[in-house]
This record gives sequence, structure tokens and C-alpha cells, in this order.
Amino acid sequence: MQDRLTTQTHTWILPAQPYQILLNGYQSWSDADLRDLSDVQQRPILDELVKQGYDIQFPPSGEKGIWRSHHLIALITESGAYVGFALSAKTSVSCWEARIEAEKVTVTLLTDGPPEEVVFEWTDAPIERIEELSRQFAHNMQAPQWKPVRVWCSWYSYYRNITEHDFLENARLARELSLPFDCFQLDDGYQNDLGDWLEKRPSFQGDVARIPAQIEALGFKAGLWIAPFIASPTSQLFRDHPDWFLKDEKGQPVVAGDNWDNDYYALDLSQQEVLDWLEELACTFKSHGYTYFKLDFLFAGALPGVRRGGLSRTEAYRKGLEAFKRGAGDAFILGCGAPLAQSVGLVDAMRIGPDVAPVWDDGSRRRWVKDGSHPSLKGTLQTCLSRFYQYHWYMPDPDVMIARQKLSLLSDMEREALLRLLQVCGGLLASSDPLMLLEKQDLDVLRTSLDFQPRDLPRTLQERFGVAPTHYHTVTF
Ligand code: 9PG
Repeated sequence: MQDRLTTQTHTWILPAQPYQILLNGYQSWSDADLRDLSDVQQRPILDELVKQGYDIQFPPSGEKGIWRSHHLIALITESGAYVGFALSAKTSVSCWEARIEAEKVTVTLLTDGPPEEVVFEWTDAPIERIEELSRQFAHNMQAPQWKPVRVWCSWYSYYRNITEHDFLENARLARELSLPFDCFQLDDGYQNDLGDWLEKRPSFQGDVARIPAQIEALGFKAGLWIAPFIASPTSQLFRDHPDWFLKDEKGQPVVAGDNWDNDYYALDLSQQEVLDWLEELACTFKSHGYTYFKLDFLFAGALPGVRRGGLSRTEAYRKGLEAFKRGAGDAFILGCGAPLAQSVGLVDAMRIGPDVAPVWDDGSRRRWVKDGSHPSLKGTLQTCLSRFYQYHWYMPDPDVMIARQKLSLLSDMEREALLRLLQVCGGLLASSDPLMLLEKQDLDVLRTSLDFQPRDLPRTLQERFGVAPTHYHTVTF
């Protein structure tokens, strides 16, 4: 059955005056920001990039004075704000559109199914009200308790060139230096193809099944990256089960994005066989000894397409996550590239921004491709700070600390800004530096970034910043 059509559920008319909009993007990598409503919300020039980093069903408008924000919206004035918030996200996607018109501003709620309970109201204490609504939403979605974890992740230094030897070498060094990591997480690069998670990639020069025993012997938990809802057209999985993939109305596989030098497809999570496969996959990795999973590119499981049993894209997506969790038992789940609100209750932690990078910004991509979801420290800071209220939903993961000075273009001040961000927004604390590159001073920075105290357990933003977060946004990048 086809996705339900977009429904325009309600429109509110507000007085014309200058507003700032607190904007929330749909998934981990989408922009979140505080901007003037009279500005332009940029839209990437390629639909493939919109699909991969935003929400193809409710994309950014690309027009002056028209903004789309997922799940919540706040239109802020000198004296308070109009705040809109969806109080559930178990069956549909809610997107707010604010539009400047001749003598007024209109706000419309767009959803892809019967709307879930929403609030839209004026408040003179916006931060407190957003915190309160956020807490209420997390309660409705049965968000789990925080389980603090400090992780070393292989991505931001080795990328896809990771080998078993380099991974284990870092774990040995961490033990030797008594670095306070709980978990060593292997990222992208071990698998032969997207979808063929159990097939060895020759360049990895190792065996993913035998890693957990060695990591545990060093005193850490073993973690693994998987993109469980996507596969490449060249994979054995796609060749064996082309019918398991999400199709468009013409019966063609939905192209979920373009990465790894190829298009990739999305699994159809409304099919029981697919759910069984996901559960078994998680169970296999759990039996190898992995107790932490970074589940990436999750947005693909919720793309528009033709699904069975009348399931909405959100319902199918949640079924997919539930199936993986059944197989993974009590393992820790970090979501990434994931629809934020739609994942609450099913993940322990969530990436709340685009990838960080050892460089301030790639201005050319923002300017020419109009894409803010590319890796940069600037994007990480701006996006994570604008999602200050989400610590009720899951443990926020602002992405890794970069403590190294070698192979990094960050200035001392930029490195310090990243450290402060982790202290303010972090729940999950992570690093990805090749440990053999760290000088004594870098190691001190790394230790500070991993210094999680019980007092850091969910606190209001006021407590974390010492000032209201709106003050932060007066900084222009
Ligand atoms: C592994 C990486 C890391 C990283 C994730 C995610 O749009 N893109 O092409 C795109 C590629 C990679 C990416 C995000 C977007 O990074 O956030 O931590 O796990 O995958 O491939």
C-alpha cells in the first residue's frame, strides 16, 4: 500500500513582526539552527542529498521567508515565543511550516498520517516550556534511562582503511595508558559490501567475529557499526533477495542515497522475512560478543515507498528497529543518520548533528551545493547546540572529540570549543584519535573530554550553560 498522502492539518495565523525561528531538522545530520524567519532556508541542489540528509517528503523550502522544522518549532520574539510541539512520533512525521505573508505569518502543521497530539501556544518562558514539552514527549515515547558510556570509534581517523591490526593496536594502547574508555567500536570498513555484513573485506585483514574476545581481554566492551536498513545493488543480499527492498510506485527499488561510489537501496521493513533477517543478524553479532551497536543510515528505513499492510513509513521504521533490538538483547544502541523523534524509546543514544571533522568548515559545499549536513566542526556546534532540549529523548551524541594536533587543522580555540560542546551537550562521550599520535598535552585534553561525572546526568540547559542558550546564538559563525 502506498504512503498516506501528506495532510495539512491546521494553520495558525500570527501577527506580522520580526521572529527568530528555532529550527529542528528531521534526522541526525539535518540542519538545526536559530535563524531570522526572513532569511532563506537553504535546500541542497541535488535531490539525492536532500534524501540523504533531510526529509524528502518535507524538504527544506529553499525560499525566502518559508521555513520547515520537524517535530517542534519556536517563533521567538523579544517577549516570548510561539511554540509548537508534537507529543508523539510513533506513527507519523510532523513537520511545521512557517511562512511570512503580506500582513501576517502563518504556521501550518504538515503530517504524513493522522496527526498525533500536538501543542501550539504562546509562552513568555520559551526555554522552560520547550524543556517541559520535551520531557512530556520523552515520557509518552518511553525513552530509556541514560547509560553513560565512553567510546573509542575507528571512523574519524582510519575511515574505511581500518584494519584489525590498527583497531586492536589502539585498544592495547588505551589499556597501557589507562584511558577511561568503556567501549571500543569498530566503524565502517570491515564488511565486504553494504548488506553483506558477515562477509570479510580483504583490506580489513581480519575477522570481525574474533574481535570481541580480544577487546574484552583488554577490559573493554566491543562495539560495531552497521547500516542495517541499506544494501548496495552489488551485494549478495540484494542479488539473493531483490524482493526484500523498498519499491516506488513503478516497482523500482527506491534509491536511498549515493555513497561508497554507488547508489544504495533501502530494505522494506514492512516484510516479516526482512524483520526476521534483521533479528538474526543482530543475534549473530551479539553471539560474537558485541554489546554496543552504532546503527547508521537509519533514515533509509523510513523513506517514502510502497509498503505492505498499510504501514506508515514511521511504523515500518520502528518495526525494523524493534526487530534488531530483539536480536541484540540488552546491547546498547546508538542511532545515527536517524529520524530523531521517530526513534525515541528505541535507542539509548543518538547522534544529534552532522559528522565532526578536523577542520572548521567546508564553506564551498554550504555555498555551492547548499548543504549544511556535510562534516565540519561548525556544523556540529551549530546543530548540537540548537538541539539542547533533546537530552530528554536519548543520550545525545554530539560526535567525537578531536584531541590530536597532528593530522588536524583545528586551531587551539576550535579544539577548545569542541571540548566545551561535549561538556555541555554530551551524554555519550567519544574519541577517534589514533592514540599513537597523541602528545602529552593532547592526552590531557582527551582525558578531560572523557571525564563524565554522575552530576552530568540529565540537567536542564540552564544548569549546563549557566545562562539561557539563546545567548549562545548571538554568536554568528
Ligand atoms: C561511516 C560513517 C560514520 C559516521 C556516520 C556516517 O552523506 N553521506 O554520504 C554521508 C556519508 C557518511 C556519513 C554521513 C553522511 O557518516 O555519521 O560517523 O559512521 O557514516 O560510513
